[in-house]
Order: sequence, then C-alpha cells, then structure tokens
Amino acid sequence: MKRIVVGVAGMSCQGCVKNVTGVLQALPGVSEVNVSLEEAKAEIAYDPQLVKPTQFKEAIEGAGFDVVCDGDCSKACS
Ligand SMILES: [Cu+2]
Repeated sequence: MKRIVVGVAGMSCQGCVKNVTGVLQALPGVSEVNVSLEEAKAEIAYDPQLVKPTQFKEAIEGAGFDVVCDGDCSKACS
C-alpha cells in the first residue's frame, strides 16, 4: 500500500470535499481517502498494482477541480 498527497484546488465547502472523496474512493485499489478543505489536499492510500496516480488526477479533474502540482504530487501529474 502506498500513500500520496495531492493538492486540490477549487474546493470551497464540505460538498466539494465529498465529491472529491467519492470519485477517489470509486477507483479500484484505493483503500483510504482523506480530503482536507483547509489544506486543499487529498491524501490517498492505494495499491499501486491496481491504480496509477495519474488516475487520481483524472478523477479529480473529472469532478471539476484542479490538481495542484507540487513536489509530492509529481507522480500524479506526470
Ligand atoms: Cu463545495
């Protein structure tokens, strides 16, 4: 199991947090999702054999938010 923290821009309320959490949890191999509105981040625990970090980016963007690239999320953004 691996963990990644992805910056998420555009969340403004707990409804956004729920949306982001939901689309991430719907991905195969994702076991835990913690989305923080205050920190604008999503922490994801996942099985790298079942899901790739680029899918997190696609899912978040598909829900209407932006992924913010910083050092730790580079794997999701490459
Ligand atoms: Cu919202």
